[in-house]
Amino acid sequence: MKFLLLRLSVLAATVSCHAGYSSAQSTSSAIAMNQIGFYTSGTKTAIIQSAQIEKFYVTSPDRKDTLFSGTTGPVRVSALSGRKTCKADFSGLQQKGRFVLCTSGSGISRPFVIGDSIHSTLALAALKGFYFQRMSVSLPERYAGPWHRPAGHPDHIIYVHPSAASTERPTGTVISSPGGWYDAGDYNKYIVNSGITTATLLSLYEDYPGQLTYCKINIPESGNSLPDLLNEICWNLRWMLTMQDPHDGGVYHKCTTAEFEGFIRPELAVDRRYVVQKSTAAALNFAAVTAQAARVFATLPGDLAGLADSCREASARAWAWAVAHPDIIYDQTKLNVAFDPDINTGASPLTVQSWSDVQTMAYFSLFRHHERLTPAVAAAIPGLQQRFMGFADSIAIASVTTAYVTPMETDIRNFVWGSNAVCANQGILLLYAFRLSGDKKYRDLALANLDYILGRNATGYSYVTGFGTRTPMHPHHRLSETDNIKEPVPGLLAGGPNPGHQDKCPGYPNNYPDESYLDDVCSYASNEIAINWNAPLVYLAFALEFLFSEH
Ligand code: 9MR
Repeated sequence: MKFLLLRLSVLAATVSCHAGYSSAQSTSSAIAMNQIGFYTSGTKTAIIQSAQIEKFYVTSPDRKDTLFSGTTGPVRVSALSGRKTCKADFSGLQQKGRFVLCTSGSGISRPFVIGDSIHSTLALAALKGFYFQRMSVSLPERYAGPWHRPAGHPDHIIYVHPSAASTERPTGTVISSPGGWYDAGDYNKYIVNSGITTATLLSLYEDYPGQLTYCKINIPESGNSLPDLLNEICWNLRWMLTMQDPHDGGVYHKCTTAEFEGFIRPELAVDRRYVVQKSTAAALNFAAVTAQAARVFATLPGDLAGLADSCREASARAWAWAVAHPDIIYDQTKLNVAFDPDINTGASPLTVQSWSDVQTMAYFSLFRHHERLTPAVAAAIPGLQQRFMGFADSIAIASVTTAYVTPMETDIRNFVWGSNAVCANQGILLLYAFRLSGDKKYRDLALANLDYILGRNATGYSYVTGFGTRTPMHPHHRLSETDNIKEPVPGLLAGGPNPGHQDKCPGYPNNYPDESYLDDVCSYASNEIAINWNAPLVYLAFALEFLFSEH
């Protein structure tokens, strides 16, 4: 597989792979498509923002050779905005090369590529995005290129906040909690965001261990015995372990300043930092991630056996703490233990996984390890799978009639703060449906959501910094905003359209759910970046690369 030979050895590779396309003709903003390209054997869809059926042609960039022609499907009306679109499907073109799409009434697209390993550079850059978020260390130029920077936030002096005080660690006790990743555009660290992020990346390794072995992203650990994905995971996991109180096993919810720090360089941002309240959510989140990490690292050679042991022990202690303190969060399972009869109707509908609801990730884990389950738990799996496939099917059926023909558009509630992560997580969910059923329909729908993220959407943005022809240039990201470099740190996923407009920034185009995006640094509700949004992008891009390189 070509992909396995790829190395992200120079930073230039992260940002220049798709740059350099030029066209003498002006290009149309009415044609929305994945701005990176298409797999030779994959579905190929462009959406034309047009109120009428059009003819279309796929030609060489100089328009001398026509390789494919067709007529769009019928006009669709977006349930989200009322706008009209039609779909140009050129999946039948299975020739590698650079092309443009010419339409009878809506102009010409930018050049695009059909080929193999189309998303490999993107996948590697999205993973490298985590290196750029590393806290407490300097990022030397040889790894970070133009985005090199001194260390910030050493986090060796962290105060126990009154909300987290205990007998052994009273208010004001100083603890050390260095490392980990900056959560997002801000400079804090949150266990539940970190947890789903780390679990998603660990799941990628668990699902595709062989394929990831040789993927390198030019970080200080590259070249050791571990895949770089695991090297990056270790970086954060070691921080997570510091968030557990060794005296009782409880886990602090976050490591944070009292107020958000300003837009100042990380090494100059020196506000006092605290660990705050231990919570049941943090303890359970931590217990799940450290258990998963223990399982993964126990199978690996070298000095990771020690980390695996630490994780296993930390997991058991966090779990025990949560069992002893179950009432800090609402928990319906607990209600069923306390009262009879149990209520099992509609209490836990399946959802797309997110930082605030990780139940579906537990199902993924059970599906992945079904052969290791006790007979009692294994007996529940067929029913669980049936419900899960029903959920995936409902998404698949609703996708067909959407304006951009993506699963993302099937539910207006997907357009929340961090909507692009909903999109990527939904893609992951559909890939599990593919794994369970073998039906390629689900794989192709997952690809449609990656197409959405990379340009096949109502705004025409490819939402990953540095990847595409129209990308976020002003993310709400302190590291990018304070470094005096025009291009933002590459490989980072912007939050995406969010009609909530909680930032109250002037300049949102309108209130439509799928158009409420603003490429402005003030727009933290639509244009921030976050580790728990990048992780599902990393999973989706790598997994699709692996799946499409199998054929
Ligand atoms: O991703 C979070 C989103 O779902 C919430 O609506 C939002 C407001 O509470 O917070 C988001 O998470 C932010 C975190 O709390 C602080 N760091 C930045 C995160 C992304 O905006």
